[in-house]
Amino acid sequence: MRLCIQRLTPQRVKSPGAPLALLVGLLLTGCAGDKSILDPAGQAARDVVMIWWVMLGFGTVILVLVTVFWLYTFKRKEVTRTPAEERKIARRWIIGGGIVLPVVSITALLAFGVPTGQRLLPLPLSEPPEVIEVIGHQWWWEVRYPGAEGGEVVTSNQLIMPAGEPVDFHVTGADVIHAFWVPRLGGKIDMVPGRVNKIRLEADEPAVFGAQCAEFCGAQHTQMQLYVEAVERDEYDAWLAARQTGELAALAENDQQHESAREAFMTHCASCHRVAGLSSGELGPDLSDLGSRTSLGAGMIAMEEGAITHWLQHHRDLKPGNKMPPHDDIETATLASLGDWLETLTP
Ligand code: HEC
Ligand SMILES: [Cu+2]
Repeated sequence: MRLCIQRLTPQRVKSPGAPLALLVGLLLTGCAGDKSILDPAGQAARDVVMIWWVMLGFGTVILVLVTVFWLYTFKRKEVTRTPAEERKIARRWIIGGGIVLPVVSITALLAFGVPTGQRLLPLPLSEPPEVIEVIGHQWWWEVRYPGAEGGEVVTSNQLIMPAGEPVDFHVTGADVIHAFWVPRLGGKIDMVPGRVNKIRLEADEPAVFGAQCAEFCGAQHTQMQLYVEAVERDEYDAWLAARQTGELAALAENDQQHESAREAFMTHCASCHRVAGLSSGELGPDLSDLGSRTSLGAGMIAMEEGAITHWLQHHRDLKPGNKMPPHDDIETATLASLGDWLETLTP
């Protein structure tokens, strides 16, 4: 974007069309990307975007009509009417604009909207769909797979789902109201503490999608992003199998190298974080497969070598106000060893 603006220095703008082209270009950049509703990747999202286009078209027609009427009022000649004629015209406007127009437009919207809403409902299917539970916390995502063969699988800040089949998302909030929204897959749904809301979404094909908390939930609301990836069914099953508590615990047992890091973890971190086979804290994200994730802090920084240590040292500056205490009381070398060990947690 910065590039476009630089190119638009005054000497270079020759035709009056250039600013317009720039504006349209900038607007259209909003249409691409992994969080664009205009780039649907599932049937529910296609229905939603269809309604969006219809409403945009309808809104544009109304805007043009109103503008034409408005311009007309400047042009038309003064006419004198009797009070009876005035009343008749006023009545026409009230009936036409106040009753007929809304009835017609709302009926049209319902005709489009009801089937779309229906598609997002978790209605009974002959074969029960996969269920994934998503829990919103300030400011991270807990994701649970209750139906995994061999026992429930838990992860955080990433959501892996099977492609090409409907998936029911059961969502709730742990502290305040959040909202679950994967724009390319369909409508959003509130995550309300004490209540489980359900939405059915389907991804046509394997792909990576962005997701975002869509209900203001406090200071770091914008930094509450979720990595969503749809994969083939067998890849999904393998992904779940590798995250069984037993599997992960066996990996930890064979790891002599990081003994002291694990001890430091038990002292400083275990009360808030779960690492399968080691601890069961629930106040912070599950870290059992942290090394295999793409980002840290719910999309705050990319996962790369040394990123975990960086996060442990600077998380207060990176994500001000987040609910993890500062680790100033822990030696830098210990934090680094914790970072090195957590990086190896890749099932
Ligand atoms: C009081 C609870 C608490 C303690 C103690 C705690 N954390 Fe956290 N931790 C959190 C919370 C809450 C978050 C989520 C912050 C956010 O993204 O908003 C978090 C985030 C993290 C993350 C990023 C996880 C992700 O999914 O991106 C890592 C890594 C982490 N903590 C490691 C540690 C380590 C190592 C220790 C011990 C030195 C520790 N934490 C101690 C609560 C805690
Ligand atoms: Cu939010």
